[in-house]
Amino acid sequence: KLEELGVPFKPDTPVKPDGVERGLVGEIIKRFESKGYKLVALQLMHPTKEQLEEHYGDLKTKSFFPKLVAYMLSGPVVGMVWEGKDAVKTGRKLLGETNPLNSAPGTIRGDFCIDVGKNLCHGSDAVESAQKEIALWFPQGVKSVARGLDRLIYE
Ligand code: 3AN
Repeated sequence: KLEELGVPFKPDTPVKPDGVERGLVGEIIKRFESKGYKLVALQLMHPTKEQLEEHYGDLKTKSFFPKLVAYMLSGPVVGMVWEGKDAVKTGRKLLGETNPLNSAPGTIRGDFCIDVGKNLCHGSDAVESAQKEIALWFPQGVKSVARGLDRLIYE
């Protein structure tokens, strides 16, 4: 459906509960905006256990899964959809590695967190997962916005 809109890739990038509680939402938005991406959906949400079990379905057998779900239920999260060229791959670079220990300074996780269990933000790892995650977190649908800035940033 997203391809039908004729837009570049869109990752879903929620700020996790620690990021909201620590007041880092603006900082995280700023990094995506400064890089050149366009915010096309933004929503403060209280995730349900069912949504998280679906979102993290591939991690169900991991020992840390119950802790991960409990952490994600510990407070509101801010869901975002960003639009722009190579948004999934570049978005993951802006986030840094899953473990902040391996995240370079200059990345969000490299600059602002220490623990793999509280790593501030999620970023879809592929276009297909972004599409599933957008459908899960934004069931009302996401509309593309005018692409006026693109011509200033890339071909
Ligand atoms: P990413 O969020 O970088 O895509 P995933 O999908 O492998 O990483 O892991 C999802 C989430 O599970 C991570 N964001 C992190 O919060 C948690 N997680 C991953 N590995 C561990 C671990 N070894 N111990 C605790 N939590 C973990």
